[in-house]
Amino acid sequence: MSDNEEEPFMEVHEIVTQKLGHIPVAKGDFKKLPSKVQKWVIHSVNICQPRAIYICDGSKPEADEVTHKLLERGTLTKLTKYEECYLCRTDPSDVARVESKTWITTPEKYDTVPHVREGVKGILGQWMSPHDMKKEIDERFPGCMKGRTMYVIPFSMGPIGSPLSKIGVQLTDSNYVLLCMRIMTRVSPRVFEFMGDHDFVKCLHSVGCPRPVERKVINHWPCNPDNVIIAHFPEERKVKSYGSGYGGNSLLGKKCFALRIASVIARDEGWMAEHMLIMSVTDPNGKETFIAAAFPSACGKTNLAMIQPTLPGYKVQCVGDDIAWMRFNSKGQLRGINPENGFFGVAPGTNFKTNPNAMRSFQKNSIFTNVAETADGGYFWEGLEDEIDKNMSITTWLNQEWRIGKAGTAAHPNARFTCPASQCPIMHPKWEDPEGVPISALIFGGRRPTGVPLVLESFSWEHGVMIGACVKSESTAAAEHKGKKIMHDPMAMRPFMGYNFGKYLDHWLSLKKDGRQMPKIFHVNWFRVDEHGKFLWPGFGENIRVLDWIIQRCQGKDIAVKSPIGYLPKKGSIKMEGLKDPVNWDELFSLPKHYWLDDTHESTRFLEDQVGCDVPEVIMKLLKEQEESFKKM
Ligand code: OXD
Ligand code: MN
Repeated sequence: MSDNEEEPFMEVHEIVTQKLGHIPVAKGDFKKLPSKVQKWVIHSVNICQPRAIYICDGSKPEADEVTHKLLERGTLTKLTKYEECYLCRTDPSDVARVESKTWITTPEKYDTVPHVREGVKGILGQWMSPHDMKKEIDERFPGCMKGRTMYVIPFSMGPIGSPLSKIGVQLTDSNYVLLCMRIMTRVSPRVFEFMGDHDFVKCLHSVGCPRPVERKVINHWPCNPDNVIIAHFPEERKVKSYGSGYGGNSLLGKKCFALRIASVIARDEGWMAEHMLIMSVTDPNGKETFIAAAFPSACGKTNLAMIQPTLPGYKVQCVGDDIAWMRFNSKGQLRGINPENGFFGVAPGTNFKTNPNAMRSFQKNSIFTNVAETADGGYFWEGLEDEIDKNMSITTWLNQEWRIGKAGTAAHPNARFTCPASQCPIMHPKWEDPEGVPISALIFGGRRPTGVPLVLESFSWEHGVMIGACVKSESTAAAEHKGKKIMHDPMAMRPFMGYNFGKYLDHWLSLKKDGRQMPKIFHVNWFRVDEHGKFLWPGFGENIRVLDWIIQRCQGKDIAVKSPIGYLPKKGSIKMEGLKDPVNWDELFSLPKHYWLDDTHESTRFLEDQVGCDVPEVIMKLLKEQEESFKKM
């Protein structure tokens, strides 16, 4: 079928004549939707003017029907080497989250962004006024679904019915998005049973390509890259996304809802929505500790969430790899859930050495986007060279013939696997516990080639918040071709903040209350290098040694010494036996005075520039104290 042809209806079960005018309901019973959902669907139908609506139930037959359609159309290709796995190649101009086109709209600007220093461009969120945003929305959404089906997707973030979960409904004209939402969230009409008087988050998504199409559709992937907008309305608990079908731009349960909108809900309701994995470590004595950890993108968060520990007798189990919702219960214990239902992981770099548990998670029922395909019906990406036949003929994500060793890359660097979390062999039996799991430690981390030790523990909750506010990480400034540079990513939330970052720090500080067992806060850095650029720490499965030190600290062991930046491990208190290469402890934990004086200055300046008068006083005070203690060294 050409991309200009109107889609034939699926079997039409019912025509709702009264409220939806002439719009047929291709599947589902409109009357069974709660009335507030009905109202919003009608409103959106009137604006977007789809050809039909399709009310999703999240079932397997539904997924099969949609998959079949996408295979026929050519959007998906079956990867015959596995069970029910599919490859999707997008339009090459729609391949990643578009931060520059991501906005938050609130009547008051400083509810969304902090007061930046005059002349400084703020990097902690982008605000647009309701007036300007209305214009942007009105230019895009009217008629945007013409000739397409609007899928109505009811979903839960978190186990259905858990007091920690929240409900959303996504309306989308992309059936690829429906298939991915089914993996990444819990799609089911059962969510309505738990909605009651509660709000639901309204997620409207369109690829922005009404039929007849005005822009040539490439790879059967309709999109509208020139007009992308991802708009958040936190006060109305609403997201409107237009023009992109990719990842965080279109799977609105993830970054848009579970981080940006949820961080605002969390502030209002007294809990936390964070860019954190959740995992548990059980030591050889059988004692289990749950940890949540925040890392900027490209630091190996998914790898850590699923590590295979190298130390004998330790067991790691995964609760989530990207987002944590955490709330203190009535006993003062912090309980966390993973609001997601699947993993949307970066494929390049993932292999049986770096992350065997992820590899085992996507051998069936998974969707691979912008990876390459091997002649024998398998996936391929950079990092899998040692796991396939070297002479295998490969078709790249751009549909070109390729072989290992040839110039260029096979997969897009942001190629992704989307797979059900339940397929991960080390998923924790309690990963869907409605009460969540008890969190004892929070970890921040970044990719820090110099100066920053392998691990440290904060002096206090407030000091931990300061450490989180100063998170930085090395990333590639690919667009500017300047190579690698260290960028600030406070709390690993820079692209995902839903409100004024200074107020967010206030919120963190306000969580400490009498009677609450505050988790300990740590900072880790697996990426320190020596003068020759060689990593000082082996990383991957060996990181269990650092987690072991952390859990021992949570158990109150006296194995730390005070330093100007926090408690460091006492020499020899991290287990090193069995490491392939000896580790240079002194170098790994050294705190070069000049490096730290510069770094403390730079962080202070960053907060003054970017958060200005919104930075809580205690954070600046702690930075000042850090500077003073280095000066005394
Ligand atoms: C992600 C990200 O995709 O953090 O999870 O960018
Ligand atoms: Mn992430």
